[in-house]
Amino acid sequence: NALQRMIEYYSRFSPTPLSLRQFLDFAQKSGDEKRSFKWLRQELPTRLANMVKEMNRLPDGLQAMPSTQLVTSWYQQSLEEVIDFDQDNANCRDLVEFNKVLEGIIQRHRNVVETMAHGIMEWNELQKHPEDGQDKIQYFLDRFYTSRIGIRILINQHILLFGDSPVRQPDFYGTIDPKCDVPMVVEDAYNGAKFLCEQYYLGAPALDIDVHNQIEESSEVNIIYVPSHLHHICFELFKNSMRATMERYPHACDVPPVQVRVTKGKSDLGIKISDAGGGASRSVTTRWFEYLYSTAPRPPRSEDARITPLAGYGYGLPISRLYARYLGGDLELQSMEGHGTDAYVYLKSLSTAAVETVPVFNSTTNEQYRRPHLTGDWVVPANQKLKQFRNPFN
Ligand code: W6P
Repeated sequence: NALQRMIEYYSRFSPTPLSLRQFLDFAQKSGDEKRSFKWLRQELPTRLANMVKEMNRLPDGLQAMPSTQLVTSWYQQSLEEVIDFDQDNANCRDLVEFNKVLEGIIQRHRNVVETMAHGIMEWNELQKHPEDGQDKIQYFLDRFYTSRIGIRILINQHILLFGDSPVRQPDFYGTIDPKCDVPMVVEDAYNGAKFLCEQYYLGAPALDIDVHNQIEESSEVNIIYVPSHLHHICFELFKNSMRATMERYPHACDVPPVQVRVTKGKSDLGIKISDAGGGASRSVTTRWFEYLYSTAPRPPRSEDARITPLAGYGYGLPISRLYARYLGGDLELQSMEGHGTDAYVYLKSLSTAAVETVPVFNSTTNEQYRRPHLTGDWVVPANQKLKQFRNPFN
């Protein structure tokens, strides 16, 4: 039908990744609403159609889950609404209408992460060997959620620049702060996590922060960035650090602080967040970024069964890493069992280097989903084989 033809048509284009510099230049200088409209009228269908094609590669059983169907229908409807506009003949009323449609898309897709997670968990419970398809699910979710981050930035830039939204930050250009004060965002995120921590544990580790600027004569560290993304990442890391620290020192009157170091170098900006919360074993830490590990039913151990306000919904770490990677950065975790955990956030110092990382659906993608599940070729001791997926002794 017509929609299928449009999906085929737009999925043959590759998304065009932008750098933060380009986003900012557009917003500060050349930015006119008509140009932004024309760009989005092509780029949004391209990104949406690429994702729909990729969702069609998921296992049939997963595609048939009600939650997955619902998510797919949101993508299809949003695609239809955008291509309904005539790219070349838009008058003022069309532009106003376009803003409304974009706001509607943001609303429609606001629960995508939870809904998709729900569908995958349900499907997983029906699988005899859920670990077999695990690498493909990880691959899909990383790309799917990354695509969503990019689409939301595109839409929000347009709405915030040209819409009549009352929630506009005075010094921002859309979602971008040209002078994002990194230590300040870090402290904001710390305070947010501290508030939750104190409600539950009646205390929280102190913040011990150290800021170094290697390239400018300044005690401050500013970069061009999307503060909401940085806040999201740091808030997640602080929640984890605080929880580990308070669980390890439940009765101490002076719990070890969370130590943070912010450094700005020529090409990278680094944020290290260190806790002395006891860390975890390698068999656990190697799985911290797995969606299916985080959402797998917790073993019935009393301390894990208890829901704490710091626990989140389990996708916090993998999604935080996607936020970092989306603009050329990264998130790494290093832990020492018996001591604590260090989280390293890397961002690009230069806005020209902070380029969107967005997935494209092509023949390589197709191969990733067709690749058979291979068993390992390292011998596993017999008594561990059965317990490989979740080792109850960890
Ligand atoms: C922990 C576990 C964790 C995950 C992410 C960041 C910090 C920490 N600390 O114990």
